[in-house]
Amino acid sequence: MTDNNDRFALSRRGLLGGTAKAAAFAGLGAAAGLGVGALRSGTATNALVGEAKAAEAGAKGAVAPGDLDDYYGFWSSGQSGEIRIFGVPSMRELIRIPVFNYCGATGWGVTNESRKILTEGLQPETRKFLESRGGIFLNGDAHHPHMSFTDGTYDGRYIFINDKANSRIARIRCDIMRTDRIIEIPNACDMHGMRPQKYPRTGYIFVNQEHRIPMPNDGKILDDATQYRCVFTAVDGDEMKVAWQVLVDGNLDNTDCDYQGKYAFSTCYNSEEATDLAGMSEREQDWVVIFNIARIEEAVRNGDYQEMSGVPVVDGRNGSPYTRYVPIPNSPHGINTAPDGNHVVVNGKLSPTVSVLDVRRFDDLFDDKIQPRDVVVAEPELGLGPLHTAFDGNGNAYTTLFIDSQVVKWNIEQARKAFDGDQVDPILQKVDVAYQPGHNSTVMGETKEAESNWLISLNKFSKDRFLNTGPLKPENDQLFDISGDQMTLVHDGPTFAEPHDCIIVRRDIVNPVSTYSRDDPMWEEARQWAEKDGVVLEDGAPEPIRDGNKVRVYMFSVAPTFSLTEFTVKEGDEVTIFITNIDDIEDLTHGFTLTGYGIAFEIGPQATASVTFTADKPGVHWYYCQYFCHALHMEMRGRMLVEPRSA
Ligand code: K7E
Ligand code: CUA
Repeated sequence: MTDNNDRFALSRRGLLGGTAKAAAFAGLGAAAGLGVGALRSGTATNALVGEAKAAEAGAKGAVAPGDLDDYYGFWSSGQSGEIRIFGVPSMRELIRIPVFNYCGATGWGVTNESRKILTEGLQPETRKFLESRGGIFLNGDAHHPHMSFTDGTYDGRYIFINDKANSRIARIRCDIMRTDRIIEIPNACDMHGMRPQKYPRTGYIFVNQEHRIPMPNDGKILDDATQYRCVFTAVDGDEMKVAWQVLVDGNLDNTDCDYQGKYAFSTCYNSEEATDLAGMSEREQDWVVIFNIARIEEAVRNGDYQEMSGVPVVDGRNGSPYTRYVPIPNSPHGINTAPDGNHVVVNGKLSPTVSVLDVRRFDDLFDDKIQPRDVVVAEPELGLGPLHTAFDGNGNAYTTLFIDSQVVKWNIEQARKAFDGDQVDPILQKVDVAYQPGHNSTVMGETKEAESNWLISLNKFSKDRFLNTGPLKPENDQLFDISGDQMTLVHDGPTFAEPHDCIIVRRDIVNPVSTYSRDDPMWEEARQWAEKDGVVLEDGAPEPIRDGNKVRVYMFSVAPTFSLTEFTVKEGDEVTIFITNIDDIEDLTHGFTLTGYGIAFEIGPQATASVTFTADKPGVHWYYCQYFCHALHMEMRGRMLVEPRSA
């Protein structure tokens, strides 16, 4: 604690010296809870301005009861570990998709089907670590949800998302809105920035390790930070397997890629490779690292790599033919490719600038015809704490300013002209947000089909915007109408810990089913067990099937009954219950809650779900359906009778 205080004391002295970097620091310190007073007084007037604008805007953005939204929003939930689906522009939260978290409503983490997905992609040592801890992680830190692409736009197949807390990547099927694969990235830790390849298709998922660690991280190297490593990873999104990794300098933060399928690029701070705050922000410049995909693939083909944990690791440290390091001021954070396919905006975080790179110069850079800084074609100064940038379809960019609590609208072409010496101001408007924005997002704004109607600013603090909920307040997602010349606030939406990022997708692209298909691969193991036992899942079995001390119970559900209203097992039996919901009516989900055993899960229409547990509590245990499904829903129940072990 003294250490931290000293560091902030240092940066506060720096603030008095008046450098932009020190000012940025002081702001970040305030956000972390040090010096909240200053933060409050700085934003009080902003709130008033925002409210006036909201009133002006009237009902724009309202969606009447029963009316459907134009867009799906896929929100990450940060440390809640799930994905949330919102309707845009109504900002109504529609549903949640469990991903890295345990979910009591759906039984994610309880059913055999979900536990298989939660465990099969883990590294062997992690699986071992979890053996005595219930077998699965219960948390995740999900930052960056992105849909799969074909030809530069969303294709409605999958959503991918990272887990910074336990170094994983997940894939969500958009047909059923359920996670189908999760993998842990080897040789790395703390996966943060993540993007799918835009062209020709996804393809690769690019993902950044954030914190540097020894490689392998087995305890042989501990405090010698010079031996810590950081890698960039390309995952094959079809197979959900790591394709290759690239060793880099510094530590990577966010990532994006081009619309040509040639380059991926990551912001990279801590070029100092330090382990503490003062050290990490010492230099005035850090980097964007550009990855040459074709050259890296060639290196892998030619064997120019080291194999670690079964993965080819290519050396892409500064000076290698596979990467280029473009100096960028200072500790850059977000990196966003514009829908024009040519410009990449790098957000300065501790620098008040964003740097605009032109991807059309990257070929020359890799051929050593130009210097790294020659790919920078604009560097407008926007304000304090630029974190992320979104785009409309008219060549404008919208950058969040964390410290200034603003979103700034600016024009990319005009920024280029200003950089070339013209007397033009690229800034079109600044609007106050409440408060301290991180990511922002426009409709289809990370595709070549960006629209110019809505902008969402995901704000880290809500403070006084809602009824006081105690010490932990919600975040505040603000919706702006950007269809006119001026951004206009139309809605505040509280959210729970903590959306970092979201995407907004045209609804015609997302077409989920309402009932499962009986041949869904999700319950393949249940299918195999049934076949072995000579049972048809949809028909259930009249009696439990005993196999030593293993007992398999097959039942179906049809409103308002389970096919078995009673079954008997012995204390100590390992019991597996398979339930098939044979109702095929839209929205007719049943549940299975086994009282006193900590077991509850959903069974969607036409789905099979199963659970395995040890019947170590003798006695009568009711099971009941917990999804209200019928007038006789309360009667939808049965008894598990557990005979005590004979003394
Ligand atoms: Cu800026 Cu994890 Cu994309 Cu949070 S990250 S804000
Ligand atoms: Cu089935 Cu309630």
